[in-house]
Amino acid sequence: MAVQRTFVIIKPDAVARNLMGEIIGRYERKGLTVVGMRLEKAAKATAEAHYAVHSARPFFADLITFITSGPLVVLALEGDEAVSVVRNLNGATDGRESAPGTIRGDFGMSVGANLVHGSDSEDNAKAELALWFPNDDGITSRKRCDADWLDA
Ligand code: D4T
Repeated sequence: MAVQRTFVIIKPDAVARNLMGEIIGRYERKGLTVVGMRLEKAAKATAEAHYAVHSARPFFADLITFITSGPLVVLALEGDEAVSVVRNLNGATDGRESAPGTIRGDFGMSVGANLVHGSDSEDNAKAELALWFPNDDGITSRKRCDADWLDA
């Protein structure tokens, strides 16, 4: 198994709905390690760079307005196969269709306000971590005290 780092945004809707602790708790209880975390209102330029792949899509302007509308939390998470583990925990993009037990499936009814973002590949995780945590600023590697049980 490969230890990976991935990037997560707890989006402004989830922060406004006081779901930060619930969501971070799910990642922690699953076995991922929080190695970076910051609450901030995203700069428009950072949001546009993050979602550059969607810049030609009709929902792009609304997406940038939404993601910069209020505080969000950026997370760096570490663990075995962290990229796919986070995507599975997050659930499908549209909350109405995502499976119960996932974050979006349990708390969401929207495509736009869909609570969380998780990198969709290891390469994108590296690029997104470099964008939001430049030079690894704010990243602290550490070992969980239950690490031996998690990869047993
Ligand atoms: P993110 O990137 O936020 O983890 O979401 P997904 O990976 O699940 O979904 P995505 O890249 O297809 O979409 C990125 C972002 O755009 C919003 N969105 C998406 C939207 O507002 N309207 C739409 O029609 C779609 C497809 C939601 C997530």
